[in-house]
Amino acid sequence: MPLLLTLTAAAYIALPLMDRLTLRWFARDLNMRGSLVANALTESIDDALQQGRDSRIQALLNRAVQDERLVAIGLCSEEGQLMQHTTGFPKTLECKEAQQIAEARDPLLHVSGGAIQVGLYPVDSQGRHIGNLILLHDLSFIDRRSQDTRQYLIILIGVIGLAMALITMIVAQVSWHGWVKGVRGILRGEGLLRPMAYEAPPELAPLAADLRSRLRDLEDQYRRALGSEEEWNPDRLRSLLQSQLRGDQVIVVSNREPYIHKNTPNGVVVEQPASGLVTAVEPVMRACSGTWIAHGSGDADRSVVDSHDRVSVPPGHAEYLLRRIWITPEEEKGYYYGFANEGLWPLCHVAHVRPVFRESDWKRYREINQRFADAVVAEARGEDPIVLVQDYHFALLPAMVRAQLPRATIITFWHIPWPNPESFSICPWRQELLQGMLGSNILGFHTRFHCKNFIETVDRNLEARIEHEHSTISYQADETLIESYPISIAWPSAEETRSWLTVAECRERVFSRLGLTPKMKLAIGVDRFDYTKGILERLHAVEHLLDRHPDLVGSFCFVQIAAPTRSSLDEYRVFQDRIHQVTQRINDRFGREGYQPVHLLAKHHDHHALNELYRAADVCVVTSLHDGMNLVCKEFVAARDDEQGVLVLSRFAGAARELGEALIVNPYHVEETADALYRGINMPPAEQRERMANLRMTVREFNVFRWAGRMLAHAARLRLRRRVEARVQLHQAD
Ligand code: ADQ
Repeated sequence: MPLLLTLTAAAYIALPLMDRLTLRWFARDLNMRGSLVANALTESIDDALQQGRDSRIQALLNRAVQDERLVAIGLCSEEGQLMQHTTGFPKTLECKEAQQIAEARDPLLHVSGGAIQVGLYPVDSQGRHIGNLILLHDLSFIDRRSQDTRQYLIILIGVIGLAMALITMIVAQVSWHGWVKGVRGILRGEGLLRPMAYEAPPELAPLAADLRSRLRDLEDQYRRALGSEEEWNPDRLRSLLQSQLRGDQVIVVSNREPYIHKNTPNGVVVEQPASGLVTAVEPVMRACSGTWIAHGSGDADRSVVDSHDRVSVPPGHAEYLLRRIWITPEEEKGYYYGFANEGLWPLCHVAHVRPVFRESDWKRYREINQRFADAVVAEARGEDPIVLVQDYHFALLPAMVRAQLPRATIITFWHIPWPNPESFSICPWRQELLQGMLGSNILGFHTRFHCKNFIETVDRNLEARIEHEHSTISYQADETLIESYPISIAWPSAEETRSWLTVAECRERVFSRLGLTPKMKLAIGVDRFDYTKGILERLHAVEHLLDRHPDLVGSFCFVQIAAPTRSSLDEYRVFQDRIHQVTQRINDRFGREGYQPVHLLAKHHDHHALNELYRAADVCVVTSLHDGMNLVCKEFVAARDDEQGVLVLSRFAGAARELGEALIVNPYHVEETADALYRGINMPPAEQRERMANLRMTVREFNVFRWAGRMLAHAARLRLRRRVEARVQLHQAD
């Protein structure tokens, strides 16, 4: 349509120009013809005049006027008298007037039938001027021609317009058909879950990626809605290890050890660290009786190990082996505090803290990765153990182990988020890190979103082949499966829950310990004292809540449990000081005799104490600015067998993808978080029950055994495929 309009507008501008141009051409043509006629007549007229034969002149003029374009001819004397003329000569036209018209720029005379061109040609005889010939040419044919041209042009524009519309329609039809076919293919799952039967247009690629991740989320949601087919528990994990993995050796590598031996005035005590990773991996190790390799960080650790630096754990149960690796304080400074926690941790968390990369830290990181890799090789009983590598402290280790044990099955799980490729690109050693990680057979993240970010990062930084359909990356000779395995907790057994105090008892104990009155509403936060956990934002929300609802002053209390962590780093010290200051400010503003609105307990609590607190609370607040998963929210849900209590959960925690029945908030939005807190403390018990029952169903089914079980089942499949391939090759060789 716009094209048609443009063509029409152009025609309307061009037509008058064309008319003027053709008029000029014809006028010039007529002038020449006039000159020829006049020249031909001059001599004869001269003769006739000399002989006084007027009739001869008349005959001459009549013959000449037979030319189709000539309307009339008149002969004027030198004095301007019309001496002779043919019949068509206008009666009103006098010689003088004709002369004036002929000398004008447009020598035209407009009469009723159209325009007439007036031409004046001198008649000379023997060098003497004896008169003028007036030639009147008919120009009406020009108008006719111009009208014809106009018509043809309009028809031509119409035809071009129609042709173009037709072509556009055909092209649109074809591409729409292709597009619809592509989208249908994607919706059927082609190219997402299996290869596409039809080549989808390239512009669908981003849509396909989004749909792919959405479909998988829906698949998970659907499975959750259906309820569990078969629950994952330690027995099922054990039977998977025994049947599908045929009792193959499992080796775990992590920085943090599951048990720390410490010297105290009362002798050596054993502590379990506050760590999501330990919470998740410990039940798996208990189920498979493998070897866990970790940094021996306790001051009494050396005193309890054997000559191979091994100790059986858990203390008193001896279910698996803990192999300790020794790291000097200098090495720990570079590898752990430096590269891992000042570099990779802020790099992977979008929490607006600048990563720091130092060459010396990187060197230490490489050395320690190599030391752990050598320990894996030393602990391996055969050539193909299953190695479970934990977290960002060991990005280089998978390729290092692969170099020494090419047949090992290496599963790396990244417990923290994976950032987008732009954020990751600031790391000076990004290629080395990616190459190291791609030494794994399976690389796991908590969410599909992190997987997608990782695949895009590899795509930007390495020459690797990416198969989106199967979520695999082939780099050099190795293929790595990139999969999401949402981590979780071990669902408490019936035996364990029977040992718990009732909710009322827990509430009573916690309230009396903190000096709270029984009717008070209690909100809690439980975290490592880390800037990614959104503790500051949470305090701001509490302050805003008390500002907005003065009736809550005296009847609402917030307890923050914060396990000290990485306190030797400046960033952490400054952050922790700030939290203390803000807590103080809120307490100064709203506290009074016998009432302290915020309790900040910056110390490690054992599992039992945390469980008591979870059961005592009305609301649990998790406001991470960015979190791989977050296990605290799952622990809270698991603790609430009374189906009461409200979970306020950050949308930036991986857990938000599973726990939709929580009150989901943007922790950066103070008012929104405060509103959710208010809603939480005032939520009717029936609504709490409905939400909590659903949350419990999810956490119960999507427990840590499922997390480990799915990873190990995928590993078993890979190993089986490799064995079959090896057998086929052997057959062929025979
Ligand atoms: P973390 O950052 O440590 O874990 P999270 O998943 O919340 O975060 O786990 C913390 C664990 O420490 C929980 O088991 C909690 O009970 C315990 N804890 C917290 N405060 C404590 C305290 N004061 N005393 C004792 N124990 C305390 C990392 C990633 C997460 C991911 C986990 C598991 O950052 O995103 O969920 O690994 O993959």
